[in-house]
Amino acid sequence: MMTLHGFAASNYYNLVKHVLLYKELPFKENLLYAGSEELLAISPAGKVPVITTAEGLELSESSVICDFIEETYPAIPLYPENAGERAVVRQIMKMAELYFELPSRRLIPYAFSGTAVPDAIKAEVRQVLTRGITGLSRLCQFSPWVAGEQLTMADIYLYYVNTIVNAFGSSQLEWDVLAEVPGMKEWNNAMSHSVIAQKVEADRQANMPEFMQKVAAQIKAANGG
Ligand SMILES: N[C@@H](CCC(=O)N[C@@H](CS)C(=O)NCC(=O)O)C(=O)O
Repeated sequence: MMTLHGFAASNYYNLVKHVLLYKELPFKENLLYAGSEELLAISPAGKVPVITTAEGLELSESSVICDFIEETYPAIPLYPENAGERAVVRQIMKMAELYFELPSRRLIPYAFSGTAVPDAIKAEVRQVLTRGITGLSRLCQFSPWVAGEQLTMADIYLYYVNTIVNAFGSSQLEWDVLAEVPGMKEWNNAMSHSVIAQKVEADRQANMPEFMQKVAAQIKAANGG
């Protein structure tokens, strides 16, 4: 059986968890936070999530984990059969990570510490998000799923990327980023009502108080205790 290591407040953790639940695969969860010795021993970059495969291999990087799961457990597929269509799904995932997730993440330290985001950072983040809006508007179909008639890995990936865009990008910039991509808000809303997304969200909420305590301790330590 696979083990998923990490914590439920992490959207990267949650997207892998959603994939495992969608594919009806048995797995255990092992609660590990960033910085723990146990995580550093199994994650080369010290990042969450990590999976331990049934064979005992440890893997990190969420998109790599997603591909591994799909290749190892192809039943209930999350990628199209056609190579070109598969590439489009991966293109959407890559663009979501580079131009939606990563710029929004730059605003997390300001949100957590309650300090104002410098204008230069705001401008930079806005510029990258604008690229994401343009790219995703061209690629996403929302008919009804992101890449067409079949729900794919891109739906799960983009949905959890959008939790970060909403929580940090949109709130810190006072800009409804998702509303800029035609069809995205309606699709995102539909995704949030799925049974799996609701379970993942309930687990996230249950983990938030402990996670925020860890964040507070880190901020205190960084400010000299
Ligand atoms: N590229 C990585 C990013 C994972 C990531 O940033 N995880 C966060 C939690 S949401 C983390 O482990 N942060 C701890 C740190 O940066 O030290 C992936 O796709 O898995």
